[in-house]
Amino acid sequence: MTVSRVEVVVNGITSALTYNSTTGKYEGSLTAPSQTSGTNNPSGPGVGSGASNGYYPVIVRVTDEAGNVTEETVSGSFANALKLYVKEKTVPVGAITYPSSGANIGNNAKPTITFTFTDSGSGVNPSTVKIKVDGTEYAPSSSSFNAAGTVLSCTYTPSGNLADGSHTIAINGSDYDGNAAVEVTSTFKIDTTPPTLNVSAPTNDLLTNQSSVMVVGTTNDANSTPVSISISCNGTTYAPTVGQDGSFSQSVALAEGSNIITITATDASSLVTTVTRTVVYDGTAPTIVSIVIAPNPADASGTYSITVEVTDA
Ligand SMILES: [Ca+2]
Ligand SMILES: [Ca+2]
Ligand SMILES: [Ca+2]
Repeated sequence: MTVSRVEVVVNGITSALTYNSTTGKYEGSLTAPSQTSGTNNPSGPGVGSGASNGYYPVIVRVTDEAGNVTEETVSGSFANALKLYVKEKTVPVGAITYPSSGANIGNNAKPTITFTFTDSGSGVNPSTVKIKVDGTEYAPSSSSFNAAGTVLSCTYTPSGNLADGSHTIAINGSDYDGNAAVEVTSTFKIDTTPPTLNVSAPTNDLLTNQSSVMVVGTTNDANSTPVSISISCNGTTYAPTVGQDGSFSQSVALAEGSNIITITATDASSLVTTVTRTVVYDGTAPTIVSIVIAPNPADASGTYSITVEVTDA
């Protein structure tokens, strides 16, 4: 008797093989399933254990002209030959959710960096996920999948303080089918240092007869310029312009008596440095209350006294 047909069944699709008279064998050129055979996604089509070892079970069915059928499945003696492994080619997509690129995160030297990798095919392989901080590679501090297994959310917190200034992070990862994500980077700034503030005038406890005083100084900040200056005195607040070189000057009105001038420098991280100056304003001239010459008239060549009584506010 002779063989009538040779068929294979893969992923529910039956295909007939054709006889090659040269080799004497049956052959077929088939299109692989569009989805990975990996089993990281429990609802995917693959079977078998291990996210990277899933396969499509292939059935080979041979029918002779009399209608006798021989069938082989993965449960039989051709088990290994009947496992079709399919790998998808779509790269996972990484995203850094914190800090955003260009951010000044201010007074936080150990920021918790958060990022995700998304892959709806074979799924992100957590053991491949790495983060580089200024070029040094680390594993995430934590990672967890969403319910669908398509998004891996990761965190990384540095074990020690990061220095003030600019830092660059880069994230990398692959899916279970070996597709590597395009590296994603983010550069951010840390600033834990308040701005400098030097007030050159007025000196503390200055005594003046002028109704205003010039407040003069310089401010600077290594990582979070520009610095803004706020000056308050007797309920009035001034916001002088700060020059490129950090210099500022402001005329401040004084009230008679003691005045407390508060100068506050604030950097872009909202860190502040404050200097206070006390200035005493005396704008009132002395008052002559009485003048007495005694005796008056005085004796020639004699002695007389003159007494002046004054007050001063
Ligand atoms: Ca993929
Ligand atoms: Ca600063
Ligand atoms: Ca006076």
